[in-house]
Amino acid sequence: MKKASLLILFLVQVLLVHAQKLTVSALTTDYNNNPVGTGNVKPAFAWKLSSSERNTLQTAYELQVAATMPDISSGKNLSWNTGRVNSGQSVHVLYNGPELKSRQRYYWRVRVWDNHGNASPWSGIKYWETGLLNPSDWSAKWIEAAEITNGAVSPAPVFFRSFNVSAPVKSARLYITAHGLYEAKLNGKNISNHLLAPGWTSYHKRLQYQTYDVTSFLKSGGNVAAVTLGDGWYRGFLEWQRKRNWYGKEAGLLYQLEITFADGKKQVIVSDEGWKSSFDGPIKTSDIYMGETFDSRLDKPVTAAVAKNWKGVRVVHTSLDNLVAQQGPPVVRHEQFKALKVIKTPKGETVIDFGQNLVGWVQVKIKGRAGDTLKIKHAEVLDKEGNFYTGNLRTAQQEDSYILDGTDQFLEPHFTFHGFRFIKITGLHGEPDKDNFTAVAIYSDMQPTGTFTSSNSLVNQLQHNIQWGQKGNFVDIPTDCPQRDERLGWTGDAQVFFNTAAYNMNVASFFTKWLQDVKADQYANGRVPVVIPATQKRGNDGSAGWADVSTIIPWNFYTVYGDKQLLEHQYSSMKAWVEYVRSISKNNLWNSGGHYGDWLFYTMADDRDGKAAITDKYLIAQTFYAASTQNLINAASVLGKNDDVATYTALLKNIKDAFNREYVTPSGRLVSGSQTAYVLALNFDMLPENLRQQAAQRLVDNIKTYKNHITTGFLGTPYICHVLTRFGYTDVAYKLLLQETYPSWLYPVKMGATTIWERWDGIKTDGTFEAESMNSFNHYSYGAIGDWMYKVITGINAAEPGYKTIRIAPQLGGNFTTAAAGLETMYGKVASAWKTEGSKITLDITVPANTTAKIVLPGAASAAVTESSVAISKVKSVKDVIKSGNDLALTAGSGTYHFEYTLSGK
Ligand code: RAM
Repeated sequence: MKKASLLILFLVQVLLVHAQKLTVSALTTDYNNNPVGTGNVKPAFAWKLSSSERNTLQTAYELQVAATMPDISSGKNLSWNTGRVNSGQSVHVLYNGPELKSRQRYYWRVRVWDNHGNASPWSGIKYWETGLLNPSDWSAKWIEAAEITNGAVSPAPVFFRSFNVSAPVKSARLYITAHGLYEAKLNGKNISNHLLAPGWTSYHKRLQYQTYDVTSFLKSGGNVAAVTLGDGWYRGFLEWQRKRNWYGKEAGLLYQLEITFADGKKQVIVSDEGWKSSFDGPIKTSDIYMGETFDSRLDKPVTAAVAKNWKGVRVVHTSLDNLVAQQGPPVVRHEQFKALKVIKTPKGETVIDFGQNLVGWVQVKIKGRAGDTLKIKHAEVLDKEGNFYTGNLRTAQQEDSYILDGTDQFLEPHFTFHGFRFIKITGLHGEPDKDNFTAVAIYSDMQPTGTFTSSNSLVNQLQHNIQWGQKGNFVDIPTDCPQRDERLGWTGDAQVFFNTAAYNMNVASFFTKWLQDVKADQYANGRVPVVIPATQKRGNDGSAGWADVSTIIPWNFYTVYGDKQLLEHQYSSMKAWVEYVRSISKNNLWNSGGHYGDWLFYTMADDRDGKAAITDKYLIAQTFYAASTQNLINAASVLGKNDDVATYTALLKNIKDAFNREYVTPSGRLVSGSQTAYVLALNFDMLPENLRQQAAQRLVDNIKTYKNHITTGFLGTPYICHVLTRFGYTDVAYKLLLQETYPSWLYPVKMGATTIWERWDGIKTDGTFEAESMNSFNHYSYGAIGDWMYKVITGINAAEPGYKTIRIAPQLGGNFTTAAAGLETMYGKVASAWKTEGSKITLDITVPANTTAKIVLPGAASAAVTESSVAISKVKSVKDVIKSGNDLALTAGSGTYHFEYTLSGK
């Protein structure tokens, strides 16, 4: 009886939930699902609404926080309760409760009300857990191996300590970081799947520590903690001068294991004099560029008996003020690739092809002879003859060596990564079995957010290449390339690619972290380094289009995510940069300093006609001076800094006036006639309105003289198609996109590229390489076209920051018959897909709850438009239907829509 009534009760509840028209889910704290070890004292909450009704907007929310699961479930003993707040805000709701404590888990839930009078049930329960918020929370000391290396290449030191657990454990947390990279084990098991931790930051100013829940790794009785340290970015090779030890000479460990017992008592194990160290572990050398040497014969579990004769450690007294909680997503393993085929090259090399240029390493299953050395060298391409080619890696060796122990082994490196599609194998007896080799991609763990597909398979491959360019170069920091002796946080590349990156994946945490390093490494006078984290001072620090990263990414970030907190954090950095340029400018002209200009623009060997697309570097600088000032004004107005808005608006006028005096003839011709010159001048509104259309015409004429080829370098490329679209030349933009001969986006695709190349012609039509030493085949910058594909072909735009209002305005063209894109925004999924069959057009659009979309139906001005077979005028969630030129514009509430119409006059 009792059971039966319980069952009925349960069924009633299930039905109730199903009957719910409005629910709330996907709760995040600072963009993350249940983050552990956070450092933000004002975390930002977000959630997504789902509704079975169209046109749903949140009208109110209630958010509750408690310190325990029972309390939050019952809504009792709350530490913070907003009560019902009449507000549509469902993203970036800032915590405003009592001051957060260190090492505390906070549980939270939310419920919402909507404009149809629905109330949602309480959401599921989520949590966030703070890390160590104050330097005084640390009792650990920095330790280094007893033997000093003095910066020499050395084996990876292993640190050891045993301890006893004598009572039942309730929970345990490990707070850990390193000088170098760490791999931590408890009782022989890796405590996490994170790779290359603690990541790369401006170490002396900001060093991330990580927090791990290690409760399940402990056992009662004797326990063993072991940590191996790799050289990493801290003391390994960086840059191309064969230089190591950029941050310090010795690897170091900071370790704090806090165990809470069932009875509430605590035990803390910290790095201190009580540890032991050894250089006799299996990793003989490890380096990001060079690879790793691993002697499997030395790979033994670290036990008290093994460590008995190890040396002690040195305690170093370093300030802990630079410690910050992990901010970005961790680097983890992602896709795996089976070997496609084994190749014998003309030179007789044994090479395996994985079919995709990727970043990571190769996992090997092998049983070899004890003492044999298996060597795996990595390369992106084969040369013209089909031989293994490493010329473009410069001094980076990208080689992993394994000394085998004669047993069945599974091998992969620990503290390195390689950019490759091919591997060359030596040291094996007999031919390799390709099934024993698997390539693994590693990159920062960002959620995929965007998809783009179309009826054009070459463009689909381009999209694939853009996404792989992103994966390979988002390994903790945004890098220029992932293979040669560079792999640096080049700021120009990052700003050029940001918008595209933010369509493809959720890059919010990734860039929140990196932007803090931009700010930290900025010079006291506001000048911004061209590489972040900054390894050294460079003559070109402050280069236009590179240093402007300090205003471009924060502002674009705000557009995509609507995150005011980020803008607030970066504001002083943005302003300092603009002030720096102002301080070196003369008569409002930025005409000094070293600049990379329109890097890698189109040039040709025999240039008698002057066809090389050279753009005056100071003309470029002036446009970026204006762009940065505009971004600063935008940020100032969002943050309510009205004095700054006034000051910089006046400055911006002077900058533009100076531009027109210096670089523009009275009839509107620019001193540099290149595509980039016109693109930048138009994109950043440098010209008076009456000269803009003629400038766009000059740009189009220029493109024609190159027979519809793009000639822009890094700085012009992201904007060229946008400018063409803005001035009514989307057809020309499509021609550029679909161009298949060099220089163009599809030329590398036709040449078999699986990633974006650094140069338009990295490999020439005859199979030779354009350049020896600077010729990366995985450089995302030119992938910046992705932004235009999403924004214009499928038409997905943020009309209000963070996509609270969405503009969906697809522009058909280029012989595409279908194009479809999806984007997971902070509010939920936006989708736009179109199809043409003769003159019939169908458009499928998804607008997430709590947003509104402005939709433009192309060419529909005088068509009879239906939505799911209903005349559009009768659709309740659609309003303000108006003609806009040839198009039909309308406002739609949330929901999915299927529009159909036939173009007239076709
Ligand atoms: C190259 C980098 C990068 C570029 C700089 C100027 O070495 O690869 O892409 O931004 O130079």
